[in-house]
Amino acid sequence: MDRTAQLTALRTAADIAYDPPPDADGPHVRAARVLAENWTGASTVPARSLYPHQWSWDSAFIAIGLRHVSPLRAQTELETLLGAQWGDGRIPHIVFNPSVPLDAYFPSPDFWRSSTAGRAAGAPRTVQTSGIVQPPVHALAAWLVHRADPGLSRARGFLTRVYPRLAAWHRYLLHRRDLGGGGLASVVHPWEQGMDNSPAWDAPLSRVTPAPARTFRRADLDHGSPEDRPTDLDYGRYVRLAAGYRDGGYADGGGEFAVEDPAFNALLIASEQALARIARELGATGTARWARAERLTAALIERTWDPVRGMFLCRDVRGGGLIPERCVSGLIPLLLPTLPRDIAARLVRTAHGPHFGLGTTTRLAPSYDLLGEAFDPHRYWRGPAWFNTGWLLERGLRVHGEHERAGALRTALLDLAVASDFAEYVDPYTGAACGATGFGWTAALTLDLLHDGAGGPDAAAGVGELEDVRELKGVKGGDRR
Ligand code: 9WN
Repeated sequence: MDRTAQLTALRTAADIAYDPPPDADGPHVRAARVLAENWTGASTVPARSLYPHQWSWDSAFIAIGLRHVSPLRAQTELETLLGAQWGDGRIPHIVFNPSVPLDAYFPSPDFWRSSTAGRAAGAPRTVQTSGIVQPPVHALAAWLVHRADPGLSRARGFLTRVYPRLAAWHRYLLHRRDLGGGGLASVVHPWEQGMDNSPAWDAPLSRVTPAPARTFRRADLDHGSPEDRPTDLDYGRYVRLAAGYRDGGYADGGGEFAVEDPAFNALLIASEQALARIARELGATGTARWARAERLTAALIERTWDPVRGMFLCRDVRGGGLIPERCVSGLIPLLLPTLPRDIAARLVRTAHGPHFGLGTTTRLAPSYDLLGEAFDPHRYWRGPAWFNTGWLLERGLRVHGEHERAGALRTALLDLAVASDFAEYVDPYTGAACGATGFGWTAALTLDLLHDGAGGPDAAAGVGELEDVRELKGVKGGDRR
């Protein structure tokens, strides 16, 4: 048996030993059990009934938690997703499981028709995928997964194999998706940003003629309560936009909807910083990537920072201008350790102020402004609190030295994740579970927080570490802004 096979065998054995006993009831074991139940053999579904395929940013968050249970499974999760990458570099938002019936999820592979409609864009022939993307959390996840077990990662050549794919992914976003011409990536569908029915999309979506309801059948309502899900009108518009993109061969640049979102771009920056670290691990300097991340950060501030509201906003590239809605995506850039101090301090104040109520009226930040007209505590991304955004904010507070606030948020995330049976999202006031339970990223990020202990000095390692920044900047006396 060669070295790789030995290591792999070893890890497989460790996985089995790690499998939670059926009667164990601690949060760690319960979270690991959710990930075991959602594991399909090569990847993890977000939720067995509502989302029975592999989703892009879910897999990245899931890998971040899974690395504590099984670094091998975490690597495999990302490798499976990257195996469905298109020739133009895009990572599809869904990789379909061919053994799941077509009517289990809408839109299904026969809607997207990736291998035919996406041929010119280099869609894979053997695996069916959607044709849109999701936030680029992947390089960050790959770096964190590597750090969980560098020996296994090196033995399997994990970073060597994923690096070119991640680089192509970022190239796609930076070159094909700079639709506003200001250096940031645009999303061309609300599903791409991942916060599907956020009130930020109401204005740009109002220009889209909805597809008639009789032309499609929503499978989500077989499993989820209609009050917790997007409306039929939203779906009509989602379908129209996706069908138009597909019918244009998934070529970029011509669509009706194009928005620069602060969370999507902040995650791209964090992932570009992770790619710099990966490049350095592989023997390069990483300085060009670090410099690109700095340019992106400057563009993010220039194009989406609103000093009056004290947070980042979405920019409507087709309608021209900032969208005046306070959404949690506008707080996510706090994740960046390189954010100027005054902006980070404002974001912390905004998160803890009346619009998000963190630590006062809410324990987890709502997805949308508590005082906004469109606020609804149960409807998906129009108010409920989600665990991935909570995790990103917790990291952000920690990297900016707000340890007490980060600690309170960490405790709230853990309490509510466990009490809600790892819900997809919760009412931000009551913590009542909404959507699916046994949700993949809720369980995975719970594991990640549990593994940080009480948030010691290494708690945000890999996300916010600054010790190597001077080298990555390629300067001798580099300093933090
Ligand atoms: C559409 C899988 C995904 C998440 C998204 C979330 C939801 C899908 C849906 O579920 O979107 O992609 O059917 O509503 O909004 O963030 O990735 O968990």
